[in-house]
Amino acid sequence: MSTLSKKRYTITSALPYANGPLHIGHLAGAYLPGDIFVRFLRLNHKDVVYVCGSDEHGAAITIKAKKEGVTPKEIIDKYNKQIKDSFEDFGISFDIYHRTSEPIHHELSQEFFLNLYEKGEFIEKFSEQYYDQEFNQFLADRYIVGTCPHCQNEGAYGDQCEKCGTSLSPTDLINPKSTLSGNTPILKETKHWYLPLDKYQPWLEEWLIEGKKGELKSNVFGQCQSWLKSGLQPRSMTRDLDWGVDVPLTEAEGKKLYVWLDAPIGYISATKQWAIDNGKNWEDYWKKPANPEDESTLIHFIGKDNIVFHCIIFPAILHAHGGYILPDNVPANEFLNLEGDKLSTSRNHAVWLHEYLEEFPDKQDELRYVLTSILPETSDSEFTWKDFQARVNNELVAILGNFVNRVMVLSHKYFDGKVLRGSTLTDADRNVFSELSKYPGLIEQSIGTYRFREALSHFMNAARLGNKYLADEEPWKVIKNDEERVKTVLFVASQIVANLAVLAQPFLPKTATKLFEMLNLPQQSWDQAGQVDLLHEEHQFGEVQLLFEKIADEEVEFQLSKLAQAKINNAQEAVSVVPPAKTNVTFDEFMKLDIRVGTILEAEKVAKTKKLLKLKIDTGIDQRTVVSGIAEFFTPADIVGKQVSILVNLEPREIKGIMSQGMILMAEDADGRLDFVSASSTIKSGSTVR
Ligand code: B3M
Ligand code: ZN
Repeated sequence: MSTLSKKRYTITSALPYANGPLHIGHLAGAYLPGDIFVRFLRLNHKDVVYVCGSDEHGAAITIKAKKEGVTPKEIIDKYNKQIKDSFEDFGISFDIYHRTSEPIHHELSQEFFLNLYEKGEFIEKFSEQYYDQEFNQFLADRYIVGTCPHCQNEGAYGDQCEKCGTSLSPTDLINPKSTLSGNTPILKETKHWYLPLDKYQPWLEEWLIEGKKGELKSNVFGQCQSWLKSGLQPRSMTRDLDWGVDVPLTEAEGKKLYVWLDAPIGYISATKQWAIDNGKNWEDYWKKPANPEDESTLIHFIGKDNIVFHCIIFPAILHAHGGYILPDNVPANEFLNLEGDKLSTSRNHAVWLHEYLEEFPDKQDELRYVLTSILPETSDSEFTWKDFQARVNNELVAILGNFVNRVMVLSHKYFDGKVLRGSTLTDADRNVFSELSKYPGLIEQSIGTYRFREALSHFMNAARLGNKYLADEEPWKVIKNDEERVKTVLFVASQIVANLAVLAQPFLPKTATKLFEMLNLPQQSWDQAGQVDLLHEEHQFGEVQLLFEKIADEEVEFQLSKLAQAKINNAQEAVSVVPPAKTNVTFDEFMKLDIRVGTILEAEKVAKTKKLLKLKIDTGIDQRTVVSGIAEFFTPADIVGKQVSILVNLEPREIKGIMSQGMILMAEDADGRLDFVSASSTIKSGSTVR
């Protein structure tokens, strides 16, 4: 049965952490696709609830509060409002935007925990957990950073490496550090309640891998498969934290629920609140009904970093609880990049939605259009300001806007804005109608398979059809000798405009509203799409409105200069965080170091490592082997023949099975960039030499 043929739907978009503003990557990941899908369902008279809200727990919040020197409550209040406003401004049409700090959510999360607890689903385990002795507290996963054992990324978190996407436990990290004090944490015993994911593995394999093959997008299916293949492990559902939902057990005082236990339950508590506010029954949207035909179809729109939580952990929780429906699909998107680089909140390399709205007021649909055109549906994609300008100017303005404008202006000019039939339809007219009637089906097909880029391109092709028809028929020329024919041409063209209004609704809500106003038509549902008599003879149009304006070169340059400025600010900040000077050494101590000039004779990569080069160096004393962690910055060809400073009396050490005899001295800046210290290097002052 097609995804779109059900009668009831529960649609969710990931709950953003209320710890910062939203950027275009958020919109393109989980919200635009969800909104287009939901708008389409509503146009088709489906019983839908679309829920979202702020995720207000977890270390994401407390870390931010610490950084800004305010309470977590101040953080969530501030960003919940900002995020909610951005969604509203961009027309993301949630039925409710809730908050996980609401009591109704705490209660439901605790109910879930107790339900599983009382059934004996949890494994209680004492474990050793990282503890920061300076701050006297256990460290949540996000408070620990270290090197990812899979990809060697040095900034991996205790729960996940954001570079390679691997989910981790804090003890997997190489060289762990507390983000609170910067110290190496110690291991200390604590008790936690674990969900035995391994126990659900056979069920998950059947439900997910066998049951959803061919239905899940391949990027999603692939991730699930590899998770299951590497074998699921019990995962702790509680944390030693002072912010979150209390674990509802007396023996667990001071402990909180794991944020990824409570956050997805946020979808349910949001639905509960919406049902209370709107006289509905929340269970219709979440519980398995007596009659399977009444079952709601649950779809989670998310970004790729949340796949495991929505495809494996949350379904396992729902399954263990029992009585709940399970996700029908999880159409996760990959990531959006910006101007050749990853979007980054900390580096301020982003297009912030609230700033966009200040700089481009009333251009919400333009951004919706461009982002939908480049959604990272199957692989990462890229936003650039030049491309934004080109798509707005060459597509929205030149095709859609131009067509609509010509039809409306000519109708007003020649016939006082009245629809007139004129003479009989020609073959060309009938052809255009028959072409036009194909688009609703094409768009439906694409939306039903979560291919929103393709759906949008069908919509634009319908506009192209109109544009071409008008260019072929040239009513502005024909008017000189055949007014009746011009009536017919504008009649046909107006029906196309009316269809564009119907078809635009899932993608470009503001534009659709403007079109209906211009046409003086009430909003139409999807059943009307493809019909060629939406406008009747003698129908009177409303006033002409401008749909889109060109984006000027200066606007693009301004945006690019903002991004460049952010880069400069980052570089300056990096300089200001140079490490403080170490304690003094005596002259005698310094003289113990034997530093010579060496020449690199040979260099080769050390197999299976990312960073290491094996060097053969002529020290003047001898020729010796040194293993050096510079491979990310230099290829062997870059450095053979170069002269370096080498500490020759460093105790030899074995690195990856190779005896390294000494150390070449390199400068390292605050970002971890390495360079030779030489007359020509561009390394910043304050970088450390070692
Ligand atoms: N807040 C993570 C994120 O924003 C998390 C999503 C929760 S969805 C239940 O990526
Ligand atoms: Zn990694």
